[in-house]
Amino acid sequence: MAGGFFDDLAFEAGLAARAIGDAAGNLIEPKIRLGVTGLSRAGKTVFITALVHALTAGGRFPVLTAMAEGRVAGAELAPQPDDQVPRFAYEAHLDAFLGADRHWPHSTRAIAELRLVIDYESKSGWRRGPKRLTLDLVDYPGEWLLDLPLLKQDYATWSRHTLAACRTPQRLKHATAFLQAAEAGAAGKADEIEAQRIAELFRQSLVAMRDDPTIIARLAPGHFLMQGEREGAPALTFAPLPVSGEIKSGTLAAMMARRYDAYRDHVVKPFFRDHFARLDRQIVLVDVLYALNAGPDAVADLRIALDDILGAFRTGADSFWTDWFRPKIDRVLFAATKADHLNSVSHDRLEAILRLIVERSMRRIGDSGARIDVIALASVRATREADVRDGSTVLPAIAGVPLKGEVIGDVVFDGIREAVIFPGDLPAKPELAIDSGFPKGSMQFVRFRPPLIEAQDRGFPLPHIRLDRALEFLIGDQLP
Ligand SMILES: Nc1nc2c(ncn2[C@@H]2O[C@H](COP(=O)(O)OP(=O)(O)OP(=O)(O)O)[C@@H](O)[C@H]2O)c(=O)[nH]1
Ligand SMILES: [Mg+2]
Repeated sequence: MAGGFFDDLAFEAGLAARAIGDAAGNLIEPKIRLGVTGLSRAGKTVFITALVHALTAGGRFPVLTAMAEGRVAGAELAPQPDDQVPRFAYEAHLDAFLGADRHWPHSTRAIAELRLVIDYESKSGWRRGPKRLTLDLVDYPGEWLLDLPLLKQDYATWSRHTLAACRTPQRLKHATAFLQAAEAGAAGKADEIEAQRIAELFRQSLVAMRDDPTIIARLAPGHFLMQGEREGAPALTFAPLPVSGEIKSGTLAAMMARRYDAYRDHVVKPFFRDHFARLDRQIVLVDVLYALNAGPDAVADLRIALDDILGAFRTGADSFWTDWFRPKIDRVLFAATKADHLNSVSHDRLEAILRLIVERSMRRIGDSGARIDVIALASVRATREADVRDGSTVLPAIAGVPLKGEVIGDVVFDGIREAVIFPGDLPAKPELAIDSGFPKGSMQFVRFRPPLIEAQDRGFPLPHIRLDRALEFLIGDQLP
């Protein structure tokens, strides 16, 4: 265990004060903090934009009971509670969909927050009458959850784990230059320029691993590829080194160890204290199709990646964490995103594959008492159903406008014309998708442009698949 961690009384006191403040606020007006996470490009920004638009625009949302029963009077954006967190740029993201050139919102890669107040009519017994629910949406990178184990590991232990992970066959080719520098530098003296050089080589290996489609599991530190305003700070300028025994003062390893501690104190702990520990509900978005497309190694790696990030949700049984903070998340939804890349005949299959991938983690989170569900959804549906005829058989396909430059065989799409595409069928048995029985290339995916939304349709939810079902699970009980 990391020495001195529990000496951090001010830190724990801050956590307790925050929890009491949150609870007091809840007595006055019910409030739900919904965390939206997932690895980069999983679909967090699109999900929140579509959700906020659906609730504020009103209109049809049949599976969200309160809306289907006509009890939601309206929803509007309100000033967010935390001054130090960037606001989720809802209007800019929505403009991306509705603007003349219809594009997807840009990558965000940091935390952002948005507050929505929902006015509704309660029909339940003593609560009957007009009510208000405050919904705080917190968009944060799933990569940050990988940092939780660091709080339990000292620098030498973390270095050992991370160097071993860099040497696995999938990753070694991306880490060669860094590993050489780390071996050579381990015994050296503390030196700023050398520390920067090795840290930069380490960061470059993490970038190369992130950009390799077969590697989905990420290595901590989760903030290294999303440094934002802290770029260049010593707390983000370190790397693992092969150290054995006592770390002597004045060495490069001692310098790195001090920075590792600073990272834990100034980056990791505040995130878990100020954001994660305050969440009530959580949706974890997963791009299952991306992994299926990249082949069986990627699917196996996706399972590891999710196990890693989901560790943060199953801290309940471990006394180390319960002494420190008790996550109060009582519902977790796993969602396979971008289901509009498949015909509806495959949506349940996609759900079944994700269920199998997260099965182990789900059981452990379930032990802590949280309700869990799995869904396949498209926050914004860019395609419609279509059939293609292959001789006498009719194949369940999709039609949409592929993004400019997307390719199938020798066809290069122009971003203007619609195409009908048969992406292939997901296997009926989800086990097949996870082992090598479902080889790379079994499916053909292209990315589509966002759908065209006519002016008269802007007062309704954007086209979607099962977004209302996701919301019913996440907040339906809070609109009784
Ligand atoms: N067809 C379709 N594509 C989607 C959907 N959601 C996300 N995408 C695609 O996935 C990409 C990433 O979505 P984002 O919402 O930006 O993902 P993110 O998780 O916020 O990504 P970062 O901000 O980079 O962490 C988008 O640019 C779209 O190409 C969806 O519902 N349907
Ligand atoms: Mg984003």
